[in-house]
Amino acid sequence: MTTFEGTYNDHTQTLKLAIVIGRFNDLVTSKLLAGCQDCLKRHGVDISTDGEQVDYVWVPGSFEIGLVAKRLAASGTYDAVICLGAVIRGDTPHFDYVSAEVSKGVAAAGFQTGVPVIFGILTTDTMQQALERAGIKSNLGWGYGLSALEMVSLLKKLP
Ligand code: INI
Repeated sequence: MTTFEGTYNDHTQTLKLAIVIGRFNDLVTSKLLAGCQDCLKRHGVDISTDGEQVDYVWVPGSFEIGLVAKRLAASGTYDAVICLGAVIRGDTPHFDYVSAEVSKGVAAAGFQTGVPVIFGILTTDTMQQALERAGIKSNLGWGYGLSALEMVSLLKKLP
């Protein structure tokens, strides 16, 4: 039997990534992006906005992320698509609609294209909780970058 595992340093200087970022709650999403970029840079990816390796796509909010992620993944241009958003619970059911759609949309983009689409969407009760996960205590953006590198590597190895 074989064990398959991705690594974090597999062709990182040639892979091509797209990062989709929700502008809604950009106090949080810009920090997730910074964490993600830090991870990618430390693993050899050129993260510059005018470079060849990473394209950045800003969308109005998390609800729009699935549509854009699907389009990018289906383009055949990218090895992985990383989705970053922050859905914060308010006093209305809006949170439930947005969080349900973005999770379905991101999952569908990956399933329908075979391209790894990373679910970097924070869903929290408060802004404080979101900020804690976007840099105050730890930055989950770092882990989302790492997951993208691991999945690109793993999919190259799978039969
Ligand atoms: N978008 C978010 O990314 N996070 C939220 O918390 C949020 N809330 O709570 O409303 C949110 N709404 C906007 C939504 O994603 C769409 O951009 C908007 O409805 C237009 O389609």
